[in-house]
Amino acid sequence: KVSFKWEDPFLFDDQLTEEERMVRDSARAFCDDKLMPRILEANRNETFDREIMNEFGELGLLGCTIPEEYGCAGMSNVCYGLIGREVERVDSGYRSAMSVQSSLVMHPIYAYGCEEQRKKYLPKLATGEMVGCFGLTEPDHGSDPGSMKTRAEKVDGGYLLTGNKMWITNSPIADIAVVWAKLDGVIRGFVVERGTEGFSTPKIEGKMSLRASITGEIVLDNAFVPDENLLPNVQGLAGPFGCLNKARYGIAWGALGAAEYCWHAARQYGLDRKQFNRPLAQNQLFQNKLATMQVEITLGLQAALRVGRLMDEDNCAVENISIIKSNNVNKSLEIARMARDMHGGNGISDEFHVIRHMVNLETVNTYEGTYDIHRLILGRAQTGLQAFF
Ligand code: TGC
Ligand code: FAD
Repeated sequence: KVSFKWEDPFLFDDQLTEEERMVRDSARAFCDDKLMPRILEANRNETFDREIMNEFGELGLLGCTIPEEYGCAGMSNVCYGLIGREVERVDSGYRSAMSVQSSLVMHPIYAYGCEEQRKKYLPKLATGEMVGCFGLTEPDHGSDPGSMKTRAEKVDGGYLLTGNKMWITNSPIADIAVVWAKLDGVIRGFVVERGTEGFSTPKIEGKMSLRASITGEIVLDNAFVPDENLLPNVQGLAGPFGCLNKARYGIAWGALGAAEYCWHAARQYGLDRKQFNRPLAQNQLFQNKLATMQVEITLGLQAALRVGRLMDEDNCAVENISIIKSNNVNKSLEIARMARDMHGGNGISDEFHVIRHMVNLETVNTYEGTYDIHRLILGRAQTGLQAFF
């Protein structure tokens, strides 16, 4: 009889290459040694340690799919996903910091920038010497970024940018911002450098979710951006969405890392704690929850791996990313809520970590396209009918 591996039922590990396993293992060791010891206080005090970006950089985790000639690791999309899973096993906010830098800042500079822009920014972003942020969402335009109000006006030698961006990960500590603005009615991408007059990034305080990630606004008040900072090779919503494809894919892996933490913690808690003279884990209701966690994580990982392989073969329809982003995050949120419940009163203490994952995943379900928006993308793809407006 073939034995069942409860923690890896479909032998996911065997489907990875040796290199992928090595990348995964070194990311896991880093996360255990360097990130896990920081998270409790960071979450309590709503702080993000800037040094983490340099540590990510040292390990080659920033922009890891970008070619080596720009100081990056040139890894596969599957490796990127595996790294996201390990980082988010500790905290969704740390994965946010890494994925914004990689997919939303380095990717557009690499994919839409000219050679000078690539050479100027990518090596410093790869080491973490520079931090970037991505400004798409506005106070009045979240799910519908196509209606953005931020404007660019052509002037001698450059552009004047005016508008407000809201809920921007890393903006208060960013050295550069990739900002999306309309130039003559067409969405264009601009690299705005810290120190630009009329550019400021106030911090958003009081988040009850993703507290270990720093979030802010971007305020642009006639901020002058020189000609050479326009991203030349993209126009329209396809620009920001091209970046979001990458980031949403990474999130679909990351959320499962948070879910796995919650699953393993709930299982161990159920084995250790006794009520009515027997372990909690001996109760049918408890075991049903553990089975649900195991099933959803196992299926979610297979789906993420399949989409990663398709991306690596350059054969992935963007709708596939909506399938895994919406489903994996939603299932992970359900799993975190179950794990919180299974820990009883201890489940609300930050020392058990499950409630932190639970509230973090509320954000993850919302950003990069809400659950409902991804379902509408999938509804449109199979009916041909637009339900957004
Ligand atoms: P739609 O008509 O669908 O498309 C407009 C143009 O864009 C192209 N396009 C895509 N291109 C590449 N990849 C994709 N996934 C694309 N989806 C669409 C499309 O071909 C078209 O091109 P063209 O040349 O014909 O003009 O546009 P719409 O306005 O109807 O879109 C509707 C909708 C709802 C799907 C879209 O607006 C959407 O996805 N909304 C969600 C917004 C969102 O995800 N925001 C994320 C902000 S960034 C963030 O949250 C970072 S969190 C970071 C962290 O901390 O981890
Ligand atoms: P809304 O669009 O107002 O949506 C509210 C509700 O209405 C949702 O349930 C939504 O699903 C629903 N809804 C909206 N339209 C429809 C429709 N047509 N049909 C049915 N239901 C609909 N953005 C960036 O640009 N850069 C970042 O770095 C970034 N980081 C973030 C970090 C955090 C912590 C958070 C919370 C957000 C971040 N965002 C960022 C913004 C994020 O992408 C948006 O919050 C998200 O896209 C949703 O937009 P919204 O908040 O305006 O909600």
